[in-house]
Amino acid sequence: MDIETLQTELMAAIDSSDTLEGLEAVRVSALGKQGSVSALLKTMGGMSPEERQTQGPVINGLRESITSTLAAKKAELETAELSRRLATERIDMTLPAHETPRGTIHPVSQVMDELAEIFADMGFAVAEGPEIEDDWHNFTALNIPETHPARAMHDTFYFPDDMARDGQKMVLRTHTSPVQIRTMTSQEPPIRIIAPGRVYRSDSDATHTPMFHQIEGLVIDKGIHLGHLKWTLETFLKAYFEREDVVLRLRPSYFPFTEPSVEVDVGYSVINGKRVIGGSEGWMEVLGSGMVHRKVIEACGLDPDVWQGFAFGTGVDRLAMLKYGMDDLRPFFDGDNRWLQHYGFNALDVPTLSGGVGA
Ligand code: 2U9
Repeated sequence: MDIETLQTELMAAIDSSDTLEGLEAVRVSALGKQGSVSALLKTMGGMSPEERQTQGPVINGLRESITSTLAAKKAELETAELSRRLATERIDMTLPAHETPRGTIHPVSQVMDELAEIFADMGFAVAEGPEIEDDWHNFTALNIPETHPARAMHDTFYFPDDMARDGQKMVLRTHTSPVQIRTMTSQEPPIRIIAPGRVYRSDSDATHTPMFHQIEGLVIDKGIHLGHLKWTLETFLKAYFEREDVVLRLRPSYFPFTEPSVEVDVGYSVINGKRVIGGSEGWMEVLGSGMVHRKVIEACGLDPDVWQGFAFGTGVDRLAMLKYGMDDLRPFFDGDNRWLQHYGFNALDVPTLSGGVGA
C-alpha cells in the first residue's frame, strides 16, 4: 500500500471514531509496536541513503500528521464526553427534597438556640471568646488568685509552660466567665450579655464529661440588686420550661467571683413516678449566681461604687437533660446515630425567632 493511501485510510478511521476506545484502537493499529506506520518507520533502516533522503521526510510527515490528528480527535471526544456527563449528572438544587432530611439538630444546639432567644427577648446580646485562655482572664480577674483552692476545684487542663503568652500560663477555659471579663474590659457599661460555649475540665463519669457546655449571663449597670437577679432567672426558667408554675428557691452559697452568692433550685412535682418541673414537692439545683464581686468589677477597670451587677451560670447539657428527659450525659458526645435520631430535633420543624417562622 502506498503512503498516500495509508494516510487517507488512517485519517478516515480517525475521523469516524466516535469513542475514546475506538480511537485508541486506531492509534495502536498505526503507531503501536505492530502498527502500520511503525512498520514503515522500520523500513527506513534498510534503505539506501538516497532513498532515505526522499522517503524519510514522507514517512516522518505521515507519523507526525497521524499523531497530531489523533491528539486533536482525542481532545474532541473528551470534551464531548464531559458535556454528556454534565448534562446527565446535573442536579437541580431548586427541586424539593424527595426524602425527609435524615440529620437532626443536636439537643445541645437546640437548647443553645432556645436560650439565646429567651435572653434576646430580655435584651441580652450573645458574647463569645477564645476556648484557649490565659490564666488572668480565666482565674485572676475573677478573684481566683494562684493559691486559691477554687483552682484545684476546677480540674484545669493546663498547657505546657513553653506555650505561655506574655508570661501568662495558658489553659483550656474552665468556664465561660473569661468572656464576660473580656466584655467588661472592652465595652462601656451598661452591659447585658449571655456567654454560651464549650468549657473543659479534667473530669469524667455519668454526669461529667471533659468537655461540656455552659451558659453564663452578666448584667452591669447602676443600682443593680438581687431583686433584678431573681426576676431575670424566674422569667428565664418559666420561658425555658414552658410553665407558669415554676417555683424558685434561692440558697446562700459561695463563689469567688460573686458576693453574695446564691444557688438556685427549681421545684418539681412527681407525676406517674416521674419528676416534672413545676410545683414544690422536691427541689433540683439548676443555676449558680450572685452579685458580681467588687474585686472583679475593679479588676476590669470599673468603679464598684458606681457600677454593680449580677451574674449566673449553668450547664447547657444539664438543662437539656432536665427538659428533654435524658439520664446520662455521656451519649451527648458519642455521635451514635440511634441516640441522635431519638433525641435530635427536626431542622425544618421548629419555627424560631432567629430562623424566622418559615425556617
Ligand atoms: C463575671 C462575674 C461573675 C458566673 C457564675 C456561677 C455562679 C455558677 C456553675 C453552674 C454549673 C458552672 O456549669 S456549672 O458547673 N456556675 O454557679 N457562675 S456565678 O459569675 C460571673 C461570671 C463572670 C465577670
